[in-house]
Amino acid sequence: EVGEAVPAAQKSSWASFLKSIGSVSGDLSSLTAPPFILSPISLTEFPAYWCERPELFAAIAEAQTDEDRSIAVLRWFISTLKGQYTSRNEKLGSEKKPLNPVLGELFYGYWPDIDGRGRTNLVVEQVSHHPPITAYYIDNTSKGLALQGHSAQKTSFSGGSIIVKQIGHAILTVDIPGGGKEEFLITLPRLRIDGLWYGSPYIELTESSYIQSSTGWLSAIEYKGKGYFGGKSHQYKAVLTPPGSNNAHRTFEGLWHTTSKDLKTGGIFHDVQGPKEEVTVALIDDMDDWESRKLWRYVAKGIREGDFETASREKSKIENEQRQRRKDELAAGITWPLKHFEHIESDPVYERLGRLFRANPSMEDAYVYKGNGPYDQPDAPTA
Ligand code: CLR
Repeated sequence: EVGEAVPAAQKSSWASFLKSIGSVSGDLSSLTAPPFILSPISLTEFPAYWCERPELFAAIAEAQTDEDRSIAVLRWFISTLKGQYTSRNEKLGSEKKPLNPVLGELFYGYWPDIDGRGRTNLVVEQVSHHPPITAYYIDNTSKGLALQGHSAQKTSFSGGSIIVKQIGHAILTVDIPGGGKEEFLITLPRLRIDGLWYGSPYIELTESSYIQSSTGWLSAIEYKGKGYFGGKSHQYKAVLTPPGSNNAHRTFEGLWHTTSKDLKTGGIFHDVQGPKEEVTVALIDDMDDWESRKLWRYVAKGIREGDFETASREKSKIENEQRQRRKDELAAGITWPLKHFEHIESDPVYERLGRLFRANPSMEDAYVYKGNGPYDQPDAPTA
């Protein structure tokens, strides 16, 4: 029967939601979903998943060789996957439909400097509403690390699952000992959202993603889930190849949501079973009106407390205000200015590094950080 995990009163609405997914392809963000599946968290908060183990991010700066730096980047990347793709199941019971950010929505946060790891700052801006695109910038200046990226999704429906192709990429820039910079192009895995029929969606990663270093080292990461013939969820295998070679130099294998092994040494490669560290944000009263948690506070409260009437009334207020803004802009012949990012049609780093591992790298756009976040001000806290 449909919707084992769906409250009785919402079963028919869940069934029609599933039907509508089948017919709407591309962008699911504006589909109306039944209340039980709504999350009170906006997609602008998601880039924080990149840094919930700030010590692993900082450790990239300690590597002394190109090879070790690529390994440190891979370890940090694999260690973010549990947060990125399974944390809503742990926190909210299942994967849920996040709040669809408005154009110009902001999310600021940081991880404090503890034990010499340096302070890590996060700046996020919703740079497009339709289609939804989120740009982010994360840096740890004391370690010479900066991650710039953007995230969008193209969804389709296949065999009862939602398939999510991630659009966008991230570039990690590392100041290397002795001068100079190393760059890493990070591409993103494909998602399959299963468990829809029962009303308890969860994510499985599929296909491959890559981390290409400007030094030539490449990590190719392959994802596999539970198969029809058994096998475990959330498996991955990463193969590291040296510059100019296709021969596996190092191989790492295991479950990205728990632990994996370094097949050369037999030792543990990554372990995310211990606690992670959520991003620190300002108090809501001290936030700018465009900051996500302030903007959505009454909607989020309604969802959390099961008061969906309030939630949908407050959501409509925000959406109507946005519609009016767009009309006014159109009439005045202006467009909404981005605050922290500049859009470029083609990312030269993406194309240069893409050429190292792809025969025909496509062109990709990017959002370049302007360096004007709240933490870049002269009086910003440094600890
Ligand atoms: C956003 C970028 C993050 C990783 C990530 C994790 C979960 C994804 C999310 C991204 C995009 C939006 C997403 C979500 C899971 C479900 C949700 C695909 C890729 C869709 C829009 C909601 C589907 C609705 C059902 C769950 C009911 O780094």
